[in-house]
Amino acid sequence: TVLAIDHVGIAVADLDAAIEWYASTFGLVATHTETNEEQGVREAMLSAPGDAGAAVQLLAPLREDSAIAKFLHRSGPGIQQLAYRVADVDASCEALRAKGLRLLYDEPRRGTAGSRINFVHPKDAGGVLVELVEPAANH
Ligand code: MC0
Repeated sequence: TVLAIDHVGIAVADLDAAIEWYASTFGLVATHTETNEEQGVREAMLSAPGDAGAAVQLLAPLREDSAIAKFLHRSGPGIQQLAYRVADVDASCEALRAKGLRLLYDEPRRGTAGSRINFVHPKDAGGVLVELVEPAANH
């Protein structure tokens, strides 16, 4: 069961330039930045001041062979993923596998701020790369 929309992920070429652009254009504030070597990204979570709702996640590639570099080459900058917050990512993955959807990883991997994440293949989710996020606080 999905608890909330956690974030919308946007692929960008230059993280610092994008953080500045979102601040000066829309007034969104970066609340967290992080490098995730395994995922090949530098990322930032942005929110409207005072809003605890869904975040905008900016994703910039660390390496040419990363998922974000490939996305940028194919599609250019833009929305790369939609992330749903779940209470138990293992149970959510099992439920989706039982419905015939392909999960990208056999076991959840580490996401933002120590969360546990997995992804539904975009071809099994209406053309959308869906991320499932179990926040770290649950563990
Ligand atoms: C590829 N496709 C997409 C897509 N990426 N469709 C929608 N949204 C996307 N982001 C489409 C392609 O256009 C293609 O369609 C088909 O999927 C298969 O493409 P492929 O060439 O076989 O696959 P790749 O090599 O492009 O890989 C796609 C895949 C990859 C989703 C498997 O990006 C991946 O492993 N993603 C999961 C990890 C990730 O995204 N990490 C970065 C965020 P056609 O019709 O041409 O066949 S890290 C993160 O998010 C963490 C930090 C967090 O939030 O906690």
